[in-house]
Parts: sequence; C-alpha cells; structure tokens
Amino acid sequence: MKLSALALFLVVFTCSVFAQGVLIGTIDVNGDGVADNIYNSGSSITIVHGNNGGTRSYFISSGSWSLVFGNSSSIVDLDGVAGAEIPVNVGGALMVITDKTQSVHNYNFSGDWAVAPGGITDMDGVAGAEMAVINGSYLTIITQRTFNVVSYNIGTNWSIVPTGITDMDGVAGAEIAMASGSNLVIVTPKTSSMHSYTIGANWAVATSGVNGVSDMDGKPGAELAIVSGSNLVIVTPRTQSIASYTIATNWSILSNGIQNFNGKAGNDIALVVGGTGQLRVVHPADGSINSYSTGSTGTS
Ligand SMILES: [Ca+2]
Ligand SMILES: [Ca+2]
Ligand SMILES: [Ca+2]
Ligand SMILES: [Ca+2]
Repeated sequence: MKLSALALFLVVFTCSVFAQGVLIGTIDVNGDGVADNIYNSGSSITIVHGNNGGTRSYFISSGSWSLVFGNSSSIVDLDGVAGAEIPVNVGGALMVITDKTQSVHNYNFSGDWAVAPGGITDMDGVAGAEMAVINGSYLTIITQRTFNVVSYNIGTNWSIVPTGITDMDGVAGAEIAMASGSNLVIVTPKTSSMHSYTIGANWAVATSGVNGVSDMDGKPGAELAIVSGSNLVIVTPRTQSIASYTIATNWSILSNGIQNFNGKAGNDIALVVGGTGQLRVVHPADGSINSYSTGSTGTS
C-alpha cells in the first residue's frame, strides 16, 4: 500500500470509528422517545443521547463481555418504564443497565449460563420483558421490574423446546416448554408454577414447519404437537390435558403439515402413514381424524 493510500485509509477508518468506540445499537434507552447511540468502548458501554442529552459511560468489565444474544436485539424494555434496558453478559453475572435512572443491577450466576433463545419476552402479563436464563439444572426467570429472581430445578439433562417460549394457557405472559427425559415440563412464571407431563421414552415436539407449538384448538394459548413413537400427542397447557392419537409404527408429519386445513379455528396436523401412503389429518379442536388414500406412492 502506498503511503498516500495508507493515509487515506487511516482517515476513512478514523472517521468511521467514533471516539466512543464501535456502534452496537441505536435505541432509546433514557426514555425520552429519541433514539440514542450505544457504543462498545472496550471495558465500558458509552451512550450518546440522541436529543443533545450528552454522553454517559458505564464500566462493564476489564475482561471479556458481550451483549446478551451477541447483539442489540436483547436491548428492550425490561421494567415497564420508558426506555430500553441493556442486558450484558459479563461472565459471572448478567448485568442490566437502566440508563433512565443511570443505574446498574447485577444478577450473579455460577457455572455456565445463557439467556435462552427467545427468552426475553413478557412472562407475567405486566409491562416489561422477563428474562429466562438456562443455568445448569436450573431455569431462572428474572423480573427486572422487581429485581425478582425465581429458579426452577428442571433436572440434569433438559432443553427448551424450539419456539417453546410463548403463551400456552391463554393468560397473558409466556410459558416456557422444556424437554426433560420422558417429561414435558411447562413453567408458568406468572404463577411461579411448574407442571410436568409424562410423554414417553423417546419423544420430540414436532419441528415440521414452524407450528409444532401453536394454537390447535381455537382457544387462547398454544398447544404442543408431539411425536412419540406410534403416537401423536397433543398437550393443552390451558387445561393441563393430553390427547394421544395412535397412528402407526411408522409415520411422519408432512413438511409444513401443521396448519389450519379445515377453516375451523386451530391448526390441524397432516401426516402420512409409512408404507400405505395413507394421508391423515388430525383435528385437535374436536378430536377427529380424516383419512385419505393417496396410493402407495404416499405424498408424491
Ligand atoms: Ca425501561
Ligand atoms: Ca413482564
Ligand atoms: Ca400464559
Ligand atoms: Ca389453543
């Protein structure tokens, strides 16, 4: 690189990296309705207020740290008061910055921990998102509005069901669905309660399409469609009930096969029985099944 080109490069580089550091988000954090610029300044986070409100810096850590989810999608209102909070993973703690009050709150964790994907959302029906943290044997729910922390012992080997953080009982606020061995476990943060459903030795919530956790009975709250051996199992957390449909030893849900097929409220489940090519549509709303013979070629 020639010296002149190097000089030009340095000028451009200097202009694109502000003195405050690397821009990591442009979101209203002080609650005045005007977006603020948020910068990674190395060991601190610097906020340049959009409304000529000046600059504020928060020391984070001299070690490594990161925004929760690694990006600004985690910067949302957590306490029901105007202005987004900034949750930061500082290793041994989840730090939350509330710029509106210029305050910082730390939630300490030991061992490996992470905020669950999709785990920043309203879980108690009161303004402000709660945070769901996976922490070893525990699912921990943080309510920043009250600084309340509640931990649920799920077991030694569990995982959150994909798209399994959503309202499942029709009462405002998301539930959290988890797979733990032979059990489906649903935590309801609003009532600080936990309910287990025994499904079987080998099961999984349907991942065909995106509707394995969706309304299937036309009533508020999502149901869960579960593949468990020869059975299709529908769990309705609203009523804490399970419906089991015995299909065959070899069957599968069609690609994007969980949709509303009959026009009546609630998704239906379309599946094919292996070998026979028989198509069946299960309607959880009324418990009925329609069977269609499509010939031995199945779904082709
Ligand atoms: Ca707030
Ligand atoms: Ca809330
Ligand atoms: Ca709910
Ligand atoms: Ca429903």
